[in-house]
Amino acid sequence: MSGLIPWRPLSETFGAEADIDLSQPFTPQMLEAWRELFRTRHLILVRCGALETEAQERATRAFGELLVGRDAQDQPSTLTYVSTNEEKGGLGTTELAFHSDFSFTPKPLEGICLYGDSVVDGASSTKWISAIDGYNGLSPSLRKRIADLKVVNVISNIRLKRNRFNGCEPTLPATTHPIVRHTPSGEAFLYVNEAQTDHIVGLSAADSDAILDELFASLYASGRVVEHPWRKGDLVIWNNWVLQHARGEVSGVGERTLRRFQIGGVPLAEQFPDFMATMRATYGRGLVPAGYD
Ligand SMILES: O=C(O)CCC(=O)C(=O)O
Ligand SMILES: [Fe+2]
Repeated sequence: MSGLIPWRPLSETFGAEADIDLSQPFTPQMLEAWRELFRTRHLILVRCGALETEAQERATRAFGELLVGRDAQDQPSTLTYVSTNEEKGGLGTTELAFHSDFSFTPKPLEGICLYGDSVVDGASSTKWISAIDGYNGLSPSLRKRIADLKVVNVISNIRLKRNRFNGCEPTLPATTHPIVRHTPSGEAFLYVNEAQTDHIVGLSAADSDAILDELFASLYASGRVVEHPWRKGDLVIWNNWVLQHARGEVSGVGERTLRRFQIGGVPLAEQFPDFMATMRATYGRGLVPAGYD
């Protein structure tokens, strides 16, 4: 598609590969076009080649305040890394099931930006689905059934599969969210995901699981997934409410280090101070912010 920022769709409903030079500050018109593309497509991929960290930060900040996380040395920083090399960053090599960062807190991240800093071209990927598509794929009767229901989302203690409340310490963070949420422009989307959703409030375990199975089937239907194989210099930025992300195992893919900025949200240490204090006293530096997303 043409316009100020030429782009092509990554799927019918979401994702745009955009042709834009992010190394330069935005003109006011470009900033508006960049924001509009993000608002309508929810995910933007730019094949940047070499890009300064400051330029990635600027491109991300266009969509809101950046969250101050913890770097690999446990220092506060807006810049963090996802890396197979634990001296550089977090998340190791395990598969990550579909999730939305901080969905188990009252203030999930609004967006995430990753940049291929040190990757073997084509050796690993990240996957996304749209929770708007997931909602639109439901039958009218199921939409009606879930309209006023809520779920409890729990921390992703185990990263590659469903986390259950009964497998967690009672002190671990968990938060109740409506199943159906809406974007600022009024589109309904599902706020349940396969890694972090435990149960629907007020239903028997069997009824809850039966509905969640149907929601997951719609969310993760084959054909709805956008997968991006990383190349060095790729930048991807996405809406963490409307899209969920996942990855396969990344052992044996060589070094995989992605530079990361986070939009919005509130640090876990502020949302769950007791939990963080206990975890820090037990495990020491850095373990919680890096691992628990
Ligand atoms: O490593 C990836 O592909 C995704 C990592 C992730 O879950 C994140 O950055 O929030
Ligand atoms: Fe994540």
